[in-house]
Amino acid sequence: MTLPRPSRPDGLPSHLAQLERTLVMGICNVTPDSFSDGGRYVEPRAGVAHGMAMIEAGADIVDVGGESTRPGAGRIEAGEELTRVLPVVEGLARRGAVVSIDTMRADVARRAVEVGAVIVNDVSGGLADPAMYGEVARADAIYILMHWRGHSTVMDRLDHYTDVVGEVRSELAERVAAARAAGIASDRIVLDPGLGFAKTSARNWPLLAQVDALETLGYPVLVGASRKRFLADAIGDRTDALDAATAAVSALAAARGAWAVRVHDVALSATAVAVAARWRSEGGNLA
Ligand code: PMM
Repeated sequence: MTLPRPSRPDGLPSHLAQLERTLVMGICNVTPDSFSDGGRYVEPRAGVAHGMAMIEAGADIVDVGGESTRPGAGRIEAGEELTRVLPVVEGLARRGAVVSIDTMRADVARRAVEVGAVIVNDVSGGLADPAMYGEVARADAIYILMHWRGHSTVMDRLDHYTDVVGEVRSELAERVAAARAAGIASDRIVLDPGLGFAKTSARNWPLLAQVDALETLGYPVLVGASRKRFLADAIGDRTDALDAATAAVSALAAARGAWAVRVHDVALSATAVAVAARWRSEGGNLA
């Protein structure tokens, strides 16, 4: 028995829409201060080269972000964010890459879509900028709506849950209702549990282990675990093994039918996803 293909949003280019497997989204942070790759790709040319290298390595989508969301990070000006991301989005799109823009700002999302992004990845789920839903609806972009409770400067204080899976699920459902009411089509929405955002280390594991609880909301799910603190904690802080740990999560998420995984090391996760796809083709799941 072959398991059903992971559910997916509409509006993807046909070469991705046809795929049966979980997609791999490669992370392209054009920031001086991101969690694990800050400062490496700030120059537009370096950002584009990094994005294209990830496509070569098996990325289906490149996620370009200009504002760090590591715990404690402050905001940057919108103009600075635009200067960082637009040339990279444009350069990648011109070279045929499928580009996602990682931003909380409606204006940045709009300008990125104008130069070729097809996905808006909003870690705030629409909470940071009241204009975001309207902009995404107008652009008819795919919208990744992540669970979020507050900006990076305060998020560690917002980790209060009695039932983390139930609360994340219901807060996402509220955001989806607001996004739909603002005109975003249901077939454009992807949900994300927001691993590490207002969630101290141990909170993330039930969300990962019960990712199907989010899938019951009826939308595709993206998992973003790459190199995060909770993974380091689970493997005894061996930073040299963080990409292997990430790939293990990619395999598990793919076996569970996640739509996409967002990762730094694309080659490892592309391999993990390929193995999980073969597993699923024999009816293997992890229920
Ligand atoms: N995590 C980071 C940034 N953007 N976007 C989504 N959709 N999901 C995530 O988990 C997520 C994200 C954290 O920063 P990083 O770019 O250093 O991984």
